[in-house]
Amino acid sequence: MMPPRVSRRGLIATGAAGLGGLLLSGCDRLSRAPSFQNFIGRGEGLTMGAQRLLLAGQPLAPEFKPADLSPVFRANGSTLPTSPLYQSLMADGFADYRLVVDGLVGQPLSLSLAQLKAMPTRTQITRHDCVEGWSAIGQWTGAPLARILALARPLASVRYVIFHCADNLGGGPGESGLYYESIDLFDAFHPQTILAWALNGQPLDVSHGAPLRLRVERQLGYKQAKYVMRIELANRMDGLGRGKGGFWEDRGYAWYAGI
Ligand SMILES: Nc1nc2c(c(=O)[nH]1)N[C@H]1C(S)=C(S)[C@@H](COP(=O)(O)O)O[C@H]1N2
Ligand SMILES: [Mo]
Repeated sequence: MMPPRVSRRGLIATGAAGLGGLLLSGCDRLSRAPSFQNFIGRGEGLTMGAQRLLLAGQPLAPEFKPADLSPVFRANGSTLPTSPLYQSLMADGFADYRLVVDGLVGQPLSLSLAQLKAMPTRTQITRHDCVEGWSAIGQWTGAPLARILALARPLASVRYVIFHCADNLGGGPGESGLYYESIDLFDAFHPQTILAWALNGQPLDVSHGAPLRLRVERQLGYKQAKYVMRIELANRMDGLGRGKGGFWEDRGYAWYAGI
């Protein structure tokens, strides 16, 4: 089924006018109404409600059945961060772990694992595809990123959601080498985009990104940031790493890694 067509102008107007039945009543008709013109000037930046409406038409990645689960879900890239901070968090079973959410937000957050687990959860069985040529089907459980972002109240200027990770793959001279990733708001508010704390019904193990990793199911493996420590909301990506939006992007991979 095709998602409803929504023009950006119509969407902005809808966000400014309040949501409800406006989308169904047809943005084109709305855009011809005299009052519509008044909304355009103050409609800069999509409201969160408008983002959600837009995403209502976003296709889902395929989901699978328990019988489809891969017997072994391979671990790849970093499998054990070595930083003293991560090591001490790990030694405590991540009791002192906090997910920091900051940047262009109205309400910066610092969330414990217990708080994250107390949020509404989503469980999904999806296929992970690594550019290196292997795939695995796993069941992921976690908190929808949209819920966490809603708590942080993103400012209208936000364009990217950046994930800062605990592991260091080594950078060139003067570089941190810390793994990081970023996605846009379309993927950030997508219903299958979660911060997972469980794989196949078990607490996420260290090799798969404990205590918290991103699942952004319509993109390739390297976008699935493990060991997420901090989520930064931003409107630009230069100034971070080599400016391409991710550790592997900085080394030539595509930023949008759609499957
Ligand atoms: N922090 C961090 N996240 C990461 C990586 C990494 O090295 N560090 N590797 C990426 C790559 S290339 C893949 S394929 C997946 C592997 O996830 P898995 O270990 O759970 O299979 O994690 C991605 N996320
Ligand atoms: Mo990968």
